[in-house]
Amino acid sequence: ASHAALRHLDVAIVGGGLAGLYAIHRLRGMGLKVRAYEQGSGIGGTWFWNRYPGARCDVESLEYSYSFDEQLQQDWKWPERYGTQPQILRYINHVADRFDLRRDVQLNTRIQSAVFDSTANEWTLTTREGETIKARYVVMAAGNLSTPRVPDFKGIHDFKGKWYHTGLWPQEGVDFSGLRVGVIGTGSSGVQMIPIIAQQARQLTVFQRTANFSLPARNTPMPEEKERRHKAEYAQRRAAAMETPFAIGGHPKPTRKTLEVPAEERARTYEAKWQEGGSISYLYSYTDLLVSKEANDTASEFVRDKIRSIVKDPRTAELLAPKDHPIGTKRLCLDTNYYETYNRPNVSLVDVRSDPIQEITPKGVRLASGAEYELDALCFATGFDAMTGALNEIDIRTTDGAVLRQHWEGGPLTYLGLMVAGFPNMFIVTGPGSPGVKTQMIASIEQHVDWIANAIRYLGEHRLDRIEPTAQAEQDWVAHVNAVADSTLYPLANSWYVGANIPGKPRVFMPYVGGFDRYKKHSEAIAVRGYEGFTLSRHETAAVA
Ligand code: NA7
Repeated sequence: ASHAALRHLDVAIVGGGLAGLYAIHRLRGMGLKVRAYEQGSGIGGTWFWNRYPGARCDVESLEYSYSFDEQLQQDWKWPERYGTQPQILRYINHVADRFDLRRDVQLNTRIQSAVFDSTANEWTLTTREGETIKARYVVMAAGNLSTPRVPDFKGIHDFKGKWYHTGLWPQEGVDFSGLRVGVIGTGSSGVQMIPIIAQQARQLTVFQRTANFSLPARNTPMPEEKERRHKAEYAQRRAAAMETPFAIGGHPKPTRKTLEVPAEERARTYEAKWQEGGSISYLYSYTDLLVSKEANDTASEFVRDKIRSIVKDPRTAELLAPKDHPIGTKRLCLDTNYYETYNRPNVSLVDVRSDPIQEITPKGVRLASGAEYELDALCFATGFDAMTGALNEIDIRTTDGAVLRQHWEGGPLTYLGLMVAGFPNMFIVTGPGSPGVKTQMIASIEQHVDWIANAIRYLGEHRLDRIEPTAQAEQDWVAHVNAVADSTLYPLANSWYVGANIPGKPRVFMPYVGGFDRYKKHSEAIAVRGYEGFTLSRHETAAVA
């Protein structure tokens, strides 16, 4: 490893995805010296890594984009209703060029440790490549679905074919023509990938542990009229989105409870939303779909019936119809021909709940019963060590003896999802305790980064240089996040929201599900009240200009 000169920054940013890039733009605009460190060989984070076939955003492209610059959102042309991975990556690269962000991004650099020296009031970051960086503040923009996870299957390294994970997909792509392909995992990634691979592969075998609800995306080329209307009122639409729980506009808020409505009318409503496509619209059918099991059953059963009507083989249909969680309590999938794909003669579904995967053999996959599936290629759509994975991979500690991995041993603790008690001057973007993953992510990213930028400005204006949450504020926020989750149906699902996909991970509800609108008002009111719950101080030995 080569040793570059020691670098001194105002703010070190970990990650060069949508969050890291906006943080550069925003903080640099305040005259701060910033630099982002990105492990990938290109910018884009999630959209750089997840190049699997069919990768696409499940939020409409006119919504899933930055709002900070009016001219940018007017100029950019989204070709489809939902952005594909290549389209979104192209957009991110455009933004980086347009705002000259690249000069402050260092690629191929992985942050290995971050240590806060409480005497010097300074963070020291070290990279895998051997560089040392000193910074007053750190912004962790390392992503929340950015630590891909391949289950620890016995024999995987003896597999003679090639294997891939959706989140580490080869840049050059993969050609499955003529191959016998296996896909393990049926979350959003699997559901998007399966219909495309089915068209290429000779034979596709899907190994399903838990069936997931998927709704049709109804993707289309961008209708010109829709784009024109949206752009004519972009700013108002963005502002309106801020007033909604998912930070997504364009859907009238529901007004009625599910069971107040006659069954036939409900069926018509669900049908209309199924035809319209998209997940928000469906979940917005009634006010109580995510809080009342009885209400949710009606929406879940509607989709199960759709699956039964689409999939011709009744046994496969029943396996695909989710029964262990209420609809919407796991991330809803959006698809194009997912269920239809199981009607193809070259596609088969294997239930690995009743007969789990025992091992990977040189030839393929062997189940507990002994059944063996011979494969030429194996795709893991098995997800991520979500929410905490990226930060737990970095050795984060302070000279006062705080160690983040220990602090988070029983589950992540944050105040507002933004800061951690005992770790001064370290901000997190869309981490645990943030509404991020339950919202249009870029809206949360912009809101968090703006909040962080304002906090840093406030400190400077008051000749202060240290901010950290009190232990009490952190404890209260975590209790609030849990109380809000417990008032909903979300905890009923074994999802990555509770870390259920990672064996041994403490079962703690991580995202804030009280709604983006509520979170935004609350976090901004705290700032207005002089950063309630935070301790702000001026550090004695540090010179403040
Ligand atoms: P997800 O949603 O975490 O899905 C992972 C899938 O892999 C899920 O079906 C899992 O089944 C399955 N899985 C994981 N481990 C195993 C083992 N050991 N055996 C069989 N099946 C397994 O990840 P995605 O990448 O699809 O999506 C992540 C997010 O990215 C998504 O929510 C969007 O926000 C974008 P399980 O349900 O755990 O039984």
